[in-house]
Amino acid sequence: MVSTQTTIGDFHFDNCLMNAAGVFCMTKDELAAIEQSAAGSFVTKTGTLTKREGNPKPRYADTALGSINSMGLPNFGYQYYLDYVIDLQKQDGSKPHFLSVVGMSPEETHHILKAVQASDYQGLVELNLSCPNVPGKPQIAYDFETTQNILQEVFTYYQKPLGLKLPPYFDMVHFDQAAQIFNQFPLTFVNCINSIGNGLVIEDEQAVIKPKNGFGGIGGDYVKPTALANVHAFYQRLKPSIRIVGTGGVKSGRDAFEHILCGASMVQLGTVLHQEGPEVFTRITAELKAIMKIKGYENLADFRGKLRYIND
Ligand code: RRO
Repeated sequence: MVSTQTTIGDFHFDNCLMNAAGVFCMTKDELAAIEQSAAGSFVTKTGTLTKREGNPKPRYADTALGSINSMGLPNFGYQYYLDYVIDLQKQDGSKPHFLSVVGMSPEETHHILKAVQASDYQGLVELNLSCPNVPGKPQIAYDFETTQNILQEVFTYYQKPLGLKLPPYFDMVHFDQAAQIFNQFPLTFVNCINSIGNGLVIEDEQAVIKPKNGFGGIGGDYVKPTALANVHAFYQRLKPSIRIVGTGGVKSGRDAFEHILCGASMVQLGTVLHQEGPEVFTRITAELKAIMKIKGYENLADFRGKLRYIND
């Protein structure tokens, strides 16, 4: 029997596929649709200390090869999402979940995480260190000193399972430096990658989204090689207790297979979920299982991280 079940920390998931934060996860209705789909879990839209409207529209566009967005962190505030995952947790047969959060300053991030620590929530938290779209706020994880300082402080009070949503890195030295920081902490997972920040898509003579003169995060086909490289770079460098969640450019079972081959324990769907809706989990799960069957793999552990290189 071919199975796509997986684990992250102490959490068991019946399927390794789930949504990527930002897609189909803004409202309780959208989250409920993912909960009822073939997905193994859901992650919420990143929640901030207080509700945010986000950037002016149009702020998302599908393109032939993927998507561009500059949503600007619209959300109902972390408490909305925390209340919902606590509600679900009380129900029999509930899947384990990921609550995505970040503050607009380190102080706000600590405020939110202290509240989650003090709450009844027993699931996973994904700290988003990589939002590319808030004007005037750089992506936190590109600033290694700030990242180190935030994590140092977080782990003085936070004892629940925590992971990080990372931006793509593009240099071997940056993989080394980032991994050296993450390995100092009892992280449960890292999620590679957020959108590739600050791309520009043009139609005729005009940018396709309004915020930031058209600059926005790129997802879809464009980003798969970068995502795979980041998944594999961190799989090679992080201690085994830090699991890897693979996100970026997955629109088929083959794409999910490649993320797992690079070391992913869980695989997230972003642009394709936006384009096809929650039924996509059924299709991609079936495609992934068909590939595993042909190759004689019964579970993810049979091929996770086993990417082959061309040797002399
Ligand atoms: O809301 C957004 O603009 C957004 C976020 Br928080 C993120 O982490 N990644 C992204 O592509 N967009």
